[in-house]
Amino acid sequence: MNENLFAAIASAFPADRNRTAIEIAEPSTGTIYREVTWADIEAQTARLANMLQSLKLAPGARVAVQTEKSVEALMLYLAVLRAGYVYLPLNTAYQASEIEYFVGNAEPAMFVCSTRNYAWTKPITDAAGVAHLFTLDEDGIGTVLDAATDQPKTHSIAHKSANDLAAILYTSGTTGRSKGAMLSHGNLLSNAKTLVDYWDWSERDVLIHALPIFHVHGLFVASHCFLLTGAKLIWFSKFDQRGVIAQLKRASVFMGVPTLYVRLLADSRLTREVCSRMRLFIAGSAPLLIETFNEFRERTGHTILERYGMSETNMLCSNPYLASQGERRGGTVGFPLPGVDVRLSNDRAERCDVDEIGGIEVRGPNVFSGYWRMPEKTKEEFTSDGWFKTGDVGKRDERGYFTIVGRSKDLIISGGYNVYPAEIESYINDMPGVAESAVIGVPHPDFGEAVVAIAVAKTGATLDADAMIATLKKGIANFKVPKRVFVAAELPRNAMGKVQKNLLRDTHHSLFARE
Ligand code: MLC
Ligand code: AMP
Repeated sequence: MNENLFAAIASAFPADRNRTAIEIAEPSTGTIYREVTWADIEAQTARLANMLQSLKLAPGARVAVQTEKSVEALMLYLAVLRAGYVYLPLNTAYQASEIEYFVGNAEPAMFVCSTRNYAWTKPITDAAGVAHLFTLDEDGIGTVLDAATDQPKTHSIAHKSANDLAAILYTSGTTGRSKGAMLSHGNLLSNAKTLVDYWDWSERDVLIHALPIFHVHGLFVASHCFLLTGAKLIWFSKFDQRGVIAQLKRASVFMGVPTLYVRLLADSRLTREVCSRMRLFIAGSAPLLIETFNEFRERTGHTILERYGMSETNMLCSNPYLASQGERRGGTVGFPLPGVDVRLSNDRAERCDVDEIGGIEVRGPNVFSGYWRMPEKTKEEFTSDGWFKTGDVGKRDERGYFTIVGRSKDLIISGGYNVYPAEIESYINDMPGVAESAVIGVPHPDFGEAVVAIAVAKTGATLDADAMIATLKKGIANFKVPKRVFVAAELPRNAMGKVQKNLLRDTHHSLFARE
């Protein structure tokens, strides 16, 4: 049996291939300007898969992609699965030094970039010996599609077993550089099938897709649920609450990080009436504030379903869809998904009691096999009995609902993107005149958490906070750049000499408080 994820997707294509699969909407107005049928998906993924195979890439070759969101980019992802290679999506905000690391670490055989980035990407891929560099832009035009134009529109799906690698997702490391989480066809398919069942997907669903497609949420959770049910997508190349609200009337499901819900609520056009055909609003990737949960219910009559996931594990927990399974409880991430084992362990590696706080650990067919070429890191992140340590800290109540209460990993989640303080501190510490720095996350009304840095000057040096921000913007992804930099005489330390970030967080807690 072919366990290629694309084989499962292809077998779920509706019988009527001329049906519309994707409606592409203009982000700010929601006006639909193009439609894509299931026949188009079949033909375009076949052409691209044939093109990829014509390049005679080695088995297991990585295809790295850093392009703006477009339906063609989604087709490229599907084609890589179809042809049996490994997909490696990269955040569009990454700049040269970040891309250089990913290319050096993953050694892709092929790289697809936007025309805008070609000039700086080419020297990087040349130096790393990447055999093929193509382009693809947000308008769906690029050399990667040109190369596929004359290819046949039929293709027999590459044979894969469930354990074969399908994708590598880079996640930032607590110390050092990013690690590539290796996800197999089986990891992705098992989780997608579970979500389709648990959230009761059907071909009648219409999903508003307004998330980026280089992370688990937009690429896997949203796209797979639609693809495995023959439902319909209303596709936004970027999130804009005005366009989304204009299309809510026609949709049944929406998925977003909490920032998207905050922005929807800030628009008075979000009403009960525009949500009347919706059946499900799903939130995840970062904590959803109880205020947002309550305000959304009051305004729209809908109770947001919060779920919890991560790159290494896909989705772990979800609040119930059906009332018969329980209520959706704000501030919780619900129950472990069917087939996924989740447990809590305390400092003594013992199982936690009800309401006792502990580290969240997971086991199941959804869990990745390890970090790309980092066996030691992989070993560190698993318990001796084979559970993956998420780095999140939580508790379970007597009814079985899980709540995430914090993180043991020093991680900031800003607008659904992860930022590791150690990485930003290392960039700041390398700046002229900087003796040391501390990077923290503080509450932010839009992004949930915002990145803030505190820097100490070397003796005799003076630091200009604005100039430091400007320099960082030139070098690293924009969402990682501190929104504010403070220059301090020293960092608070405890008796052990460790920086007391909790004190810094207290000091700057109200920095972005809503007026
Ligand atoms: C943009 N900016 C951010 C930011 N996004 N700053 C902090 N955090 C963010 N997330 C800043 C830019 O640096 C820029 O600043 C300014 O905002 C405008 O940039 P933009 O790109 O035009 O912003 P916008 O389109 O408004 O983007 C905001 C957003 C986006 C919330 C729509 O960040 C987003 O799509 N987030 C979703 C991320 C996501 O999908 N996560 C899922 C991970 S999967 P300046 O100063 O340069 O002007 C995962 C597992 C799981 O976690 O469980 O799902
Ligand atoms: P990533 O590594 O980008 O996949 O991010 C995964 C992390 O996002 C998890 O380890 C959690 O810390 C966080 N996360 C995901 N969903 C939720 C949620 N519903 N509530 C709180 N944190 C979440």
